[in-house]
Amino acid sequence: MSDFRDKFRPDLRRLERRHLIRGGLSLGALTLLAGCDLSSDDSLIDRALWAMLRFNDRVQAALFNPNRLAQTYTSADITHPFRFNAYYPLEKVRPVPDDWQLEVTGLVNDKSPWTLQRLQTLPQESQITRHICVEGWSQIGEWSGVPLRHFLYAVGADLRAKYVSFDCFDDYSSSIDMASALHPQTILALDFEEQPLTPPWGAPVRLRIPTKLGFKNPKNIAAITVTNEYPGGYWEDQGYNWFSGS
Ligand SMILES: Nc1nc2c(c(=O)[nH]1)N[C@H]1C(S)=C(S)[C@@H](COP(=O)(O)O)O[C@H]1N2
Ligand SMILES: [Mo]
Repeated sequence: MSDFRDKFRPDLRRLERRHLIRGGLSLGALTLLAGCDLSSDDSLIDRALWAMLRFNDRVQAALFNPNRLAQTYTSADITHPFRFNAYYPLEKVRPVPDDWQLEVTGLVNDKSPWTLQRLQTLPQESQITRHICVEGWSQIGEWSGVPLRHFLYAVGADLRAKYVSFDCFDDYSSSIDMASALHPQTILALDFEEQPLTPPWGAPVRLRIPTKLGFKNPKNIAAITVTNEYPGGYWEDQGYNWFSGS
């Protein structure tokens, strides 16, 4: 458990020179890596650091085993009460907009929006898995919904595209690699413990991806985009490791 956390702890959350030096990387080493003189230019150092983080993401993506399943649990293991977490407190949770529909954009054949009813016509799956937050806590929950791969097939997504990204109506966002998007346990969850999701826990639809850390499980999804352009995300853009998975 703590190994998992340490592995993905975002120690480059703020890409500043002092972090770098504390982390044991000299400016000289960076200069070599970047092939230019960085010592006088903070924005170059910043760019070199981001390039290293993106390199790290590619290595992790290459190590990803699409057939390895996250551990599953039984109903008796489900955590009660189930904790709420977001970048804002519970009182600030936004209700689902009256005209909510799930938008689909990018490299897909069919961009027509989806209602909940339409999502319910696709194949459904349930899972009892552990959700692990980078802050150092975890809890076991039961989610059901549409495996994301079935949704991607239904919209005619280009499955060779690199990324699937998620925009949420609480102004959160996140994105994942295509291999993880096609993983059998990656689902667009509609229900929690067999009841429709409530707004704090992601209504009307959230991503449930047990092979990645909690922040890669966007709630309150408004739009899904298939793209080859690196989309980043709310925490990813602040230096959290983008891949953050196993
Ligand atoms: N829309 C949205 N999704 C989000 C977040 C958020 O702030 N907004 N926080 C993420 C983080 S850091 C965690 S740990 C989980 C928490 O999910 P939970 O409230 O179901 O425990 O949601 C993730 N998805
Ligand atoms: Mo989290």
